[in-house]
Amino acid sequence: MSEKKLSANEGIKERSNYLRGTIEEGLADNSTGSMSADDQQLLKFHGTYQQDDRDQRKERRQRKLEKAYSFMIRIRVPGGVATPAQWLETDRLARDYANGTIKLTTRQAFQFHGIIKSNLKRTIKEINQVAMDTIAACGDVNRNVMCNPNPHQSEVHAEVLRHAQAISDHLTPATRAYHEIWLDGEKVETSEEEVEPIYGRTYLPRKFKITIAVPPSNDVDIYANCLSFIAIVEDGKLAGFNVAVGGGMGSSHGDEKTYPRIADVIGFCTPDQVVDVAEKVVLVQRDFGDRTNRKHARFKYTVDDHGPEWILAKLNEYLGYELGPVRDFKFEDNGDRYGWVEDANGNAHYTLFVQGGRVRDTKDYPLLTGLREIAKVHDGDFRLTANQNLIIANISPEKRARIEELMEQYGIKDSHEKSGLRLSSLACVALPTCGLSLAEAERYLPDLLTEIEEVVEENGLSHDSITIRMTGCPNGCARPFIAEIGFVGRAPGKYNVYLGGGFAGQRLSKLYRESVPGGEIKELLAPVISRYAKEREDGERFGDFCIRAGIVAETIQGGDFHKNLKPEALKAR
Ligand code: SRM
Ligand code: SF4
Repeated sequence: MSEKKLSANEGIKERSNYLRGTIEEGLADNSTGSMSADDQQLLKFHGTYQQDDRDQRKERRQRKLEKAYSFMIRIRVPGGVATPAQWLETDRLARDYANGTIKLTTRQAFQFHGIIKSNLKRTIKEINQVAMDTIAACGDVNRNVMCNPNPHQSEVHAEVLRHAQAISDHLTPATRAYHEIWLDGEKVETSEEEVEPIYGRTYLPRKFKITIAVPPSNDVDIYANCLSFIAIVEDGKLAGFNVAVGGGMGSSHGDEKTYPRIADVIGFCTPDQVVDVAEKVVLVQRDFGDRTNRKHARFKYTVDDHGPEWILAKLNEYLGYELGPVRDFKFEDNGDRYGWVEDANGNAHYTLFVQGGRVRDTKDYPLLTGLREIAKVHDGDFRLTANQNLIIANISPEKRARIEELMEQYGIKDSHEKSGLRLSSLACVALPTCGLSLAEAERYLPDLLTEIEEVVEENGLSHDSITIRMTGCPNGCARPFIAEIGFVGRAPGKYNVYLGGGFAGQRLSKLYRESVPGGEIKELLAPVISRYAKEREDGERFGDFCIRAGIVAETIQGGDFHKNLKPEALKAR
């Protein structure tokens, strides 16, 4: 491997002087709305992506104008917890500098879209003024650490959140570049060792993702992450965590060397070891990940290339002690629990459904304004879920009546009175901002769901949860390959349809039909849904049924994701 040429990004990182590149010069250049190609790569580490409005591409080309460039900013929110003050500022920035919407992402973060270059620095600076940041929200580093968003559920949940925040802090890049560029921090000369003690000069081969779950809820989708910790609770106390490695979703159509992969559970660590284990797994990936081919650089391929046993042995060597044997655990689902719950302290928590994670005002549903008004009186906090939803959390008994009034006034109260299918849906951003999308997702799934809802209703399944996820391309940002029904953009208006994922996110799906026009999806799924309604066994989930009934073959692990396809799957090619 060492003789192969390193990927171009390795050179960009190497030359960047710890992520500085020429970003400051690029920001000062007002002759264009874009940044240089190398700086675009470096900007990701600072939490921002250059994009352009793809809806405007054709017209601007005809008018010989440069593309309608703007920037997406991702705000890190470890464990998904934001205060009302942070919510209000996020809301203000979305309206002042972005496109007037807040996107709640599938990794418990906030995103802004449509920020023009001249507003980029002030937006990032103002984000930092409310104790939030964007560093390492993207890039070849550890990203936002996810965690079960219900710390009120028990002392253990609160403790687990503290571990997620500790991991996040420990793995945040140490370079001063972020402070210098965005926060006008003083420029200081430091020696190499001081700059990035964990990552080193070229950071990781690729992005790295960590999450912590508290069974029986897998609402953070541990099987899709590079590294996960599964809380093990014994006698009401946190005994420690099972450690899972090597999950991931990203793949490319037509390239069978790329595939989604389910994480392997390899051992157990105690609570005081968790940060150390996270660091050492990151170091194993830093040292053994493939830096020559970015399509093969994620940790899941390192795990597959060497085998989970080798990874465990190497990890034990780096740790200087051994992980314990895996302990028993069981996940029941990977969805959110909607509506009201009260905790032992008398505080109340309301989980609201946010379609596609997009918080915006429409004529019929002024969600952005409603949440702003709630944030003004709220004395608890907001919790972002990994299913793109929002919990108005820790509402004190004194504030509850007023918040309920506001929820009524802005139509939020009924947010979860929807079909089980819709409440179990996720869609990635896709068009018009995502430069990689091949088809619509967030803008299309709501209408497609309306069509499929007719079928579930006819079959008496309106209240049944079936996980259903759509992405505009096979990068898998809404984790479609572990959904019971997955749609993955293949070309404008066309989707690959996958079936058979596990209801708890524990099993990959299988291609059922390739390149299906959106208008034919309802017709394609109707007979499968109808058979499920008639033939399912007691408590049997849709994904399990699809396998038992032979509709698709079971996918055991990433390596057989592309295998055992039925001939019909490729019919529409
Ligand atoms: Fe993602 C790239 C949006 C979660 C796998 N993802 C992108 C980019 C930045 C496109 C780009 O590189 O130009 C998208 C920006 C779209 C836009 O306009 O905002 C994008 N990803 C998202 C979000 C916003 C989807 C959403 O609707 O919520 C999620 C932000 C998460 C966050 O807050 O950090 C998001 N992305 C995910 C997930 C889900 C997860 O992490 O649990 C995955 C699958 C898990 C995984 O990593 O394997 C995911 N995104 C990717 C990939 C494929 C990586 C790979 O292994 O091949 C790319 C492309 C890449 O990295 O080259 C990508
Ligand atoms: Fe873009 Fe593809 Fe991710 Fe959707 S899955 S946001 S289309 S990269």
